[in-house]
Amino acid sequence: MKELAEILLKAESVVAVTGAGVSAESGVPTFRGPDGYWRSHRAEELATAEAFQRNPQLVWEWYNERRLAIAAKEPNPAHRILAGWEKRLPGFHLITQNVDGLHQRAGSRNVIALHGDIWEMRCGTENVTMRNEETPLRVIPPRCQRCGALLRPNVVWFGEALPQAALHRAEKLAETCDALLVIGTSAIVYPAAALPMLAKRRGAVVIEINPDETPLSAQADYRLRGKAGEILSAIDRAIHARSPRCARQEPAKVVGQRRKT
Ligand code: BJW
Repeated sequence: MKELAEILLKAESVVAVTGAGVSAESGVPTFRGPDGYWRSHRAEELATAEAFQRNPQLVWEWYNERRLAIAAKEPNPAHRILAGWEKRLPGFHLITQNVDGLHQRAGSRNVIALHGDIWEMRCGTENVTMRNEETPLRVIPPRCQRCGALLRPNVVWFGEALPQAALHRAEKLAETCDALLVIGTSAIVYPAAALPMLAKRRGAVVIEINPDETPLSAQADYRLRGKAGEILSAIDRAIHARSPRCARQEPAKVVGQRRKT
């Protein structure tokens, strides 16, 4: 932990990429874990544009249930520590695949959301996105108040492009960071799964935090086996012990040969 604290404090830019495992300790199910969504639901029936076209009622019922469940959950220590690092480490950036909004509720302000936001809806006809936090939804499927068209959750389904600006920013950050933490993701869904390898190819230290092995594990420089809340708390304690007042040192003058682009 001391060694990791040192790496994070010396880095000019630290990036954290999070997945469903970060919200698991809040009680939000993951996708592929023992109680994960894809154990009881078929992804093709719920998380594709074709599924939505076929049966918007079914898809919206699933999202309505998830919204209800998430609304009753609270951010956990992992969310809160990452929100704290945004304030303490000037070069810290958070990229998430999660759509639950718990990072934002914990206080993270600059979240790069790769897979959208379950609290937003989109009108396909007008291409307008709107915030909607109604739980439970009064009408399923919801319709656009302006044009009457079906609204869809503003999330990224399989086979759909990720929001271009968010993906571009995430890739740039991965390519230019000094350390990249990969927390609570099975690291199998692309293009998010490619970010750690982008970082590694450019010389960054890659740190995986996950109770289980993933396809990334063999490539990671540090593999910390355990729950995100516990491991991040330990790293956070080491950071505070190392640099109690500011938790930030002057960046090292030269970090390898790699430089920002
Ligand atoms: C803990 C813990 C604790 C538990 N602490 N940890 C290249 C190669 C192969 C395939 C592809 C490829 N490029 C694209 C594809 C296809 C596809 C893909 O990747 N498929 C793979 C499954 C093979 N990708 C896509 O389709 C993407 N689109 C795309 O690439 O478009 C290209 C395009 C370009 C231009 C035009 C058109 C198209 C889109 C992917 C969208 C993913 N969507 C979902 C649903 C989001 C909405 C919603 O939530 O409803 O995103 S699927 C689901 O998976 C969700 C997640 O964000 C994502 C990742 O899951 P995550 O977060 O990793 O969760 P789990 O459950 O998998 O893992 C949890 C982990 O936590 C586990 O490891 C546990 O051990 C751990 N854990 N407790 C720490 N306490």
